[in-house]
Amino acid sequence: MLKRALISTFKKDKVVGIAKSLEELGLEIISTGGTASKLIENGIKVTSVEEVTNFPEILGGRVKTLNPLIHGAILARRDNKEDMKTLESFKIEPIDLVYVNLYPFLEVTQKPEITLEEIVEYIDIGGPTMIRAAAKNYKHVFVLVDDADAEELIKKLKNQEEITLDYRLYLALKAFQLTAFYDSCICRYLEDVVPQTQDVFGKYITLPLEQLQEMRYGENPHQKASFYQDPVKKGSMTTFKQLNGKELSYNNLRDAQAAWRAVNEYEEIACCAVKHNTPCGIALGNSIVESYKKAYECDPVSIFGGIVAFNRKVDVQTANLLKEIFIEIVMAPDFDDEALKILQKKKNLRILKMITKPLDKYEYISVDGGMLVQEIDRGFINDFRVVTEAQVPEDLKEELFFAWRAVKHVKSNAIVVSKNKATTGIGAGQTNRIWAAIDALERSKGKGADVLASDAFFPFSDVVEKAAEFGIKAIIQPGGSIRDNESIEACNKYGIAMVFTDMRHFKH
Ligand code: 93A
Repeated sequence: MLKRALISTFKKDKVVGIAKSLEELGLEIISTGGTASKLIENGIKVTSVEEVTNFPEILGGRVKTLNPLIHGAILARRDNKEDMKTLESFKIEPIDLVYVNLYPFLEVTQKPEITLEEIVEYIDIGGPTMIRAAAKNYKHVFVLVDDADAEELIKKLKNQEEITLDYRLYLALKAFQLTAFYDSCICRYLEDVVPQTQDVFGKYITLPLEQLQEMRYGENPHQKASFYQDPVKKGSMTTFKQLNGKELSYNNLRDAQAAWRAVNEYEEIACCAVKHNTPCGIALGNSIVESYKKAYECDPVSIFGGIVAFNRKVDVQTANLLKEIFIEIVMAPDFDDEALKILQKKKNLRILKMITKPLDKYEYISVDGGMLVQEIDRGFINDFRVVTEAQVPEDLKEELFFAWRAVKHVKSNAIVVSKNKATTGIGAGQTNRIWAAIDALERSKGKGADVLASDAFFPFSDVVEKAAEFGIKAIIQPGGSIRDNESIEACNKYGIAMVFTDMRHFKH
């Protein structure tokens, strides 16, 4: 028989209905200040926590329920004689159900201009303590932290359904999930406030993740998938507005992330097309339409079904070209009204107006039983070392930087060939560097090949030999192989200028 329920809620929209039902089921309602007033106003008979504890709320509400007469009533094991004797000796009556929702810490962190002092007041202490106590004693106490669960339990009780231990344990799990999430939000917030912390590279990771959306499926239709976001800092892919098209898929989100990072690599007007999470065309232009045309030309086949990202507002001219081909997503910081209308005619085309540049500092990659965390590759060099007899022709210096920025976003082994600030051939994801080079160079046929960039060093001189066949004039690569000399000699033989960056950009 359930006798007493403790109710304490910050959010009070459902509390009256739930308390009424519990009262109808014969439970005595115990409640904290604001909650008690609301229930009394609505005709519910309430015993205040103060009456139970014979102690007032103190410190402006900081201490309301933190009292052994409350926590003894929640934590006592009903099947433990000692526990029950103790309750009797202190005249404590057991509490059988706890229904709580917490101070909205997360919500207040999102308010602009709110001070740390104000936010600290929203760290709920008493609420989580009651929730954790009830969850620990799940065999004897129902813990409700979700209105839907409260309603379901009430239905079960009304219908006198059998309530299994598994169900009680499920409620306890939800309670601990909530308090863990709540505390991890506090940590996440404090990481920004305490600048000298090592952020995620401390002993523990306290990354709160909240389900944003259940996805139709994962990478393939037989894989279930969900999209979670960091609710305190918001992940970079959640900071956009979808203006058109079907729901974003799992693959869409990953590819869009890759395209957005690549196109934001450049200050100049840039376009990047991505397919299967790796670029199939990157180009700069004097206009947005020019950047698109050049990126398209790199690989007019792969771009089909791909994602096209811009780092500037999309105009009508560009929209008219985009509408001619099938692409999954077009993303940009903005769209001209007329351009948007043109694109919106394609019902399925997902149009993303990007609100922020990529924000995240870290990326998380799961490995069996754990997770790897690293800083996102934001490394860049402002200078390079010429290692060959031939110097870099003046007109190709910027080209080398362009190609170097591009190759950073291509899956390893990665080779990018470029001319006129456009990739003309991309070799990606090969297990062997020479294959990546052959891919990139062969694809550049007919489009020109001035510069070659490699994400990591050349183990042999074969890439240089191949590059020479295609008339490459300058090469940019990290250097650092024990056989660097062989590549340098080959460059000298062909009059190719080669520069070392001393920084590599693996992307696996
Ligand atoms: O300030 S607290 O951390 N100290 C407490 O002892 C305590 N007990 C319950 N906050 C406490 N609560 C929280 O008060 C509950 O989690 C709930 O969110 C809120 C309800 O307060 P009221 O009924 O006065 O509106």
